Amino acid sequence: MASLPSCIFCKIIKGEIPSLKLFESDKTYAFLDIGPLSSGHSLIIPKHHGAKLHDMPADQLTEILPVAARIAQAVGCEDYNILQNNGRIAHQVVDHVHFHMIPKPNEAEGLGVGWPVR
Ligand code: IU
Repeated sequence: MASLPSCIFCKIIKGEIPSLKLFESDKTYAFLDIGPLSSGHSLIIPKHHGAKLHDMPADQLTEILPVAARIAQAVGCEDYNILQNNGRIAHQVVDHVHFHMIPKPNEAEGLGVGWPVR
């Protein structure tokens, strides 16, 4: 499993930096985003280090969407966005492939978050 010692998400995976873990398997890790855009905003990441989606071996990505869907279901979220940014112009800040699961709360509850994000 490729890991980059200087990568903050690799450090989170190894437990060197704490995170609010939601799921872990041999190739996938999921945790709550430290700067949530809505309640339950989660990040689902491959353990294999790759900066961008095209750097990733396909077999390291197979669990990502099923895990995102399971997390959404677990937090009772019916409406959500899956977002994955590549490159600075596309708003990628952390250079370790990650998928956002961003719940879209009912606007009537006063918790709505606009689109696009950032
Ligand atoms: P982006 O797609 O690279 O723009 O998203 C990076 C996300 O990683 C962003 O939502 C941050 O709040 C989040 N994050 C985090 O959860 N924990 C961290 O230690 C760091 C960033 I650095």
